[in-house]
Amino acid sequence: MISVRNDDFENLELEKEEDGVWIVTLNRPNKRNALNLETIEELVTLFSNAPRAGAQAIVLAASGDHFCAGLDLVEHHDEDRSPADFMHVCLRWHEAFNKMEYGGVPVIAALKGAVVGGGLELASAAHIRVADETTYFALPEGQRGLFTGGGATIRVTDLIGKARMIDMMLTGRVYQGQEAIDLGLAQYLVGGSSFDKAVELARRAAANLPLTNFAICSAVSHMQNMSALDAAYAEAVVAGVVNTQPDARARLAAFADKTAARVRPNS
Ligand code: 1HE
Repeated sequence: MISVRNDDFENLELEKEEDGVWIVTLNRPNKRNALNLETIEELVTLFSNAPRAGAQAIVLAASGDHFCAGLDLVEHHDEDRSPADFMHVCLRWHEAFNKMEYGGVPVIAALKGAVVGGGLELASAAHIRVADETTYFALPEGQRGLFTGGGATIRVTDLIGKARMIDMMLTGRVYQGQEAIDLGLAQYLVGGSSFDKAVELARRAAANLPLTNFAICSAVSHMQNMSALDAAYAEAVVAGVVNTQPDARARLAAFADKTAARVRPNS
């Protein structure tokens, strides 16, 4: 098993719970968790290793009042990057966020405060987003003289559609509360702590079989990139492997002998 050590990281905190739930916390609160290159490299390391290091589900949380302020604008200003330099920076962002989305381990983002620019790009690579009453979403790139570089053109448009994403970038429009949920920017809005809800959801996901979660949190995203014909073929292959896994037999037996919980409407 590959181990991911806490002391590998300057800008992330990692806590491993007994049930395989990992809590990963963005830890630059003084900079509103802005994503400098070092943080991106730490996310690459963490999300590359987590699937084979025993993570069953990951809560992506943040210290301080804000989830993430996006690209570290001060670093970007100081570095005075060339087009090629910044292209390579963006490729590292894509590496980190693709490892998250395609890695096969459920990632649940616990959002609060600003989820803006690259912070929204990061959040949109998670499989589940939980917002609280302080959470707000924006793409201030337009106002900063910038453009998205961490996958928003793909993932944010997937969540809310092209017209809304373009409006957010052109006008700086901010979404929050129930409207943000209705649009699909997050799936849960809680009155209390988004972190507590995210942990609850992570524990529930971690109780699934790992191979099943791998398929849910990898195959679905891959299949979106395929033609319908190829996706149907890939789905059959994945289902062939997942739905015959030996570990599933006990769950199927429990259904057959009527000891397994039935699916019921919410009370
Ligand atoms: C930062 C950053 C940052 C804060 N880079 N240092 N993202 C943005 O355009 C959002 C920029 N940030 C903000 O609008 C605000 O900072 C917040 C709404 C997130 C928080 O406001 P507030 O009043 O709590 O904090 P603050 O006073 O603005 O900032 C506190 C410190 O965090 C301050 O540093 P200090 O050393 O002067 O104390 C800020 O400089 C620092 N800080 N945000 C660097 N983003 C791959 S392309 C992606 C393109 C983008 O992401 S563009 C969108 C960038």
